Amino acid sequence: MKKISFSSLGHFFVLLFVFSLPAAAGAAKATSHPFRSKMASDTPGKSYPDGHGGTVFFPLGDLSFADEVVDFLPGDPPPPSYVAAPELALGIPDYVEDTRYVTLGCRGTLTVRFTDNVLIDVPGPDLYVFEIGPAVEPTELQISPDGKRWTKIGTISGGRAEVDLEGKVRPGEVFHYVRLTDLATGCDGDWPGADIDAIGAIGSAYQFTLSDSVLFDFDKAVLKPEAMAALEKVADLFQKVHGGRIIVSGHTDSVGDDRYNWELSGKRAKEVKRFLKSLKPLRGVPIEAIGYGESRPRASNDTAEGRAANRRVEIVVVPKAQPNSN
Ligand SMILES: [Ca+2]
Ligand SMILES: [Ca+2]
Ligand SMILES: [Ca+2]
Repeated sequence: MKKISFSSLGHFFVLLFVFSLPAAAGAAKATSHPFRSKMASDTPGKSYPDGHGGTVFFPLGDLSFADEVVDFLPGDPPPPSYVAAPELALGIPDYVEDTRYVTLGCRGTLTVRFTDNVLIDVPGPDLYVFEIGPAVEPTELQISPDGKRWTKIGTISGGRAEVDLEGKVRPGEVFHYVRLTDLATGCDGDWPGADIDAIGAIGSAYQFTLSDSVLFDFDKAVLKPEAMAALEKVADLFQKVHGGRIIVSGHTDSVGDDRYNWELSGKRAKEVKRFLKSLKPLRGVPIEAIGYGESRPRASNDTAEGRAANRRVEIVVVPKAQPNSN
């Protein structure tokens, strides 16, 4: 499963949202989330078997998991061919009898991207890696907002497959990429390196991606009528999921001048923000608008299709801090 789209919202965009976990001292265990029963009725939150006899709860359910492979550098010795496809680490955990996972190989590196959700810091653990085998093989985790600047957030090993971003990232920061690097402690045997079934963001937000072809005319920063309809749906969803704040970012392809693209993407993000602010459900909601120009491509700029995918506005809904109901 590479992508889950909200059919009611149209095929060209995907929505992203976050539920915050409560800031209770006892909230460090994702498996005993105090909001779990409350949220289960009106959110997609689900528990998944962790492969070691327990379960892990993801407030966003199936959307929480990594969506695309960016890069895979198998280690040496390499993985056996039947578990060498990095796509086996995407989507929900689906390990069955020696299939549906990727073995990294000794010192292998796998980089994945989230497209319908993003990774954020919530109280307690934020990222969980589903590893096959009796023990978690030592694996270094890094995250990145843009696929360029990487932050090491820790190592999973032994019985611990989760990482907390707290103290390692700026408050409110949003991450799209995760990189796993095998630390070469299990290089012998049939499956050298870590064996990864799935990578999930417990701290997760829905991401809405709107194509520029829907929003704007060429080179313009004035919203088209169909754009307004799409943005009204964002506002409805924001309300439904009890959002707290919104981040709007504008992106272009690499055609044309860097600076010009930067400015155009900024103007477009601001225009989306202006319209969102005018909507009743979003009155008083903090909305941030950022232009990234061509600096954060989603696809290759070498093809027309890739350039079209890069011309977009992304909308992230950050959760309202939930009161501790305990
Ligand atoms: Ca996802
Ligand atoms: Ca956290
Ligand atoms: Ca899998």
